[in-house]
Amino acid sequence: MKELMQKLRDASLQAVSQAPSMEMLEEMRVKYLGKKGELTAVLRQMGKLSAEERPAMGQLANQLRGDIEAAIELRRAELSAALMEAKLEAEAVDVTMPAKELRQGHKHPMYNVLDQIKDIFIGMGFEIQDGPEVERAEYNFDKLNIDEGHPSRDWTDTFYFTEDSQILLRTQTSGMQIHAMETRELPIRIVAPGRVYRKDEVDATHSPMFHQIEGLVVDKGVTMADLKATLNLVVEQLYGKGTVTRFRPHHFPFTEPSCELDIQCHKCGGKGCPTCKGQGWIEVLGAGMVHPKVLSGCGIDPDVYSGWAFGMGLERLAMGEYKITDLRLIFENDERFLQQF
Ligand code: 2NL
Repeated sequence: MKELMQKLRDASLQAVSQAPSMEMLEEMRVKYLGKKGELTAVLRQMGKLSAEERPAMGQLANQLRGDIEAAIELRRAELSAALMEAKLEAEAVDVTMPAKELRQGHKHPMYNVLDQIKDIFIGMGFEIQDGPEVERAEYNFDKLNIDEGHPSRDWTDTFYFTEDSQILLRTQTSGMQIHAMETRELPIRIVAPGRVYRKDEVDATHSPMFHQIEGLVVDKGVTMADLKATLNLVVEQLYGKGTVTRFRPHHFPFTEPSCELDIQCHKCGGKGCPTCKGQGWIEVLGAGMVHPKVLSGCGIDPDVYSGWAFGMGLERLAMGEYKITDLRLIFENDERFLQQF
């Protein structure tokens, strides 16, 4: 039995120390130390021994088990170190390889124009007003003196969420200014830019979603002279010093009196050319003195306070500035178009 144990010692320690993989090492552990393993088989034969021989044999067997276990642990450590080494080698990064190209985007051309206008107004002490794109008809129409029955309130012109025509996608940015008059302290000097929505078919000059910026001033003693002087200053900063303007009478429900501002065509100097479609003038924005009904509807006494407001479309401005001839290009976001700016 002693020889049997010696043979098992030699064979097992040799095999374990040369196990080629973790899987093989585990197989060997089962083969030598498992319930049906070779050491167990030897121990089963202890019964045949005399009572004097048994303790010594038992001690030898225990020692052998300990030695095999230690050899397995040693080999396991060696194999795992080798595995880690191989993994590190496989995943090594060659820091001398050229980097992947990083493609950096830039601001959309229309937002260049928006930021330019915002800067001009901020420079004159205006604040930026934000507000919801989903609005109540009360704020989009009623409080702007646009009564029920007005064509712009029709289901064919406005996106409504509810059958009762009370909740809608704003058709103009004016609602934000109503909120401002109801909540801000006077005097007010704000510009309110944002998306607006109308049920228009898409073509070269129409889109169901577009952008506007509106401005509002409310204070004591504000007159049409303030409107004209301020907007003339804005136009000079947008189109250059010496740009000629004209204020043409117009009608809006929310202002009285109302006007539209044209600039003399900078291309032909007013003679008429393709840029101004032969008119000599280019329409830039609409404006007017805030209607007394609109002021009082917001809790502002029109006998004490007055105000002026304007509104302009941002797409048209960007199209003029960058000589873009089709509105759809602004929204399609084709990289070949955007990369030009
Ligand atoms: C245009 C003309 C305009 C306003 C917008 C306004 C807002 C309030 C009160 C009075 Cl809360 N007016 N906004 C005034 C005149 C013209 O827009 O052609 N927009 C594209």
